[in-house]
Amino acid sequence: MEIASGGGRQPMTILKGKRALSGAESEVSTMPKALSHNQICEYEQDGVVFPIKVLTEGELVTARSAFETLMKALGERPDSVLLRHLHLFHGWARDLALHPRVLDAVEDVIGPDILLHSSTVFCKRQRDPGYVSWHQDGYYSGLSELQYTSAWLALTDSCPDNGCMRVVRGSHRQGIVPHNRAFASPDNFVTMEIACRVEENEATDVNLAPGEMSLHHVAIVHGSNPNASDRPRIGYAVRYVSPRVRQKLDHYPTILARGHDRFGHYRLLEEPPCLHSRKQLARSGSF
Ligand SMILES: O=C(O)CCC(=O)C(=O)O
Repeated sequence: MEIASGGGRQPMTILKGKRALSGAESEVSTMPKALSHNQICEYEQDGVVFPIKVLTEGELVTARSAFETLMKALGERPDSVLLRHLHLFHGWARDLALHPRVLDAVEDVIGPDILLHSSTVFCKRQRDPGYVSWHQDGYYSGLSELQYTSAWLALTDSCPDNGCMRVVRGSHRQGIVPHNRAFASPDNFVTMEIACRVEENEATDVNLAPGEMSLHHVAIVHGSNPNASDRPRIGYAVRYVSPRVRQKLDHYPTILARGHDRFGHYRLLEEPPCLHSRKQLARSGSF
C-alpha cells in the first residue's frame, strides 16, 4: 500500500509482529466466549476475523424478510442515509445488533463492557454499481483509543462476484492514516478514502455465507467493489465501542449492550425509539 505524503507517494509498510492497537488486552478475558485463541490472535494480527457463524436459518429468514419489507416501504432504492442506525428504529435490527452470539465474539476482542455504537445496512442489489472506496472506519469519529470493532453480518452470501467486503490484512497496525475526499459519485457509499493506493494483491476477500459474520478492527483499511452478479449482496454492519473510549465527533445515542459503563462518555439510550412510518424514517438520518 502506498501512502501519499508531501506530494509524493511512499510505501506504507505493514508492521509485522506488532499487536493490534485495541488497548483491550487487559480487559479481554483469558477464557474466550465465542472465538478460539487462534481467531483472537488472527484479529490482533490481521485486524479481521471471519467467518463466524452467527444466525440460525430461522433467524436469517426473519431478518431478511423484515429487511425486504422495509425496502419496499422505502421505495426499493432508498438514499443510503435511510439504512443507517436501523437498530434504533426496528426491533428486528436491534435483535441482530444485540444477538448474544454476536456480542460474545465482540466481547472476545474489545472486552466485557460493550456499547452498541451505530449500524448501517450496506445493500447492493443485482448488478448494482454501488461500491465502497478504501477507508478506515476510525478516520471519521476521532477516537481516543481503538477499542472499537465492527460486526459485518451477511444477510446474503458475500463473495468477490457480488461485491464482498475486501480488507488489507494488518493495515490496522499503522493506526489512522490520512484520507482525501473520495471521487464524488452517487455509487460510492463513502465520502472519504485513504490517501494511498492499494494494490490488488494486497486485498483479501471477506467471503461469507448467509448468517455468518466477520469482525473488523476500526483502523483496518477496507472497501468493496460493485456487484457484478445476478444476486443481491446485503450486509448489516454493526459498530461496538468500549465505554472507556472517548469520541470527538458528536454521536447517535448508544445502547449499553453488555457489562457496565463506568465512564459516561456517551449518551445512553434506555428505551430505544421504535418508529415505523415513512415520515419518521425519513427523519431518522438526523436523529
Ligand atoms: O459492505 C461493504 O461493502 C463495506 C462495509 C464497510 O465499509 C464497513 O462495514 O465499514
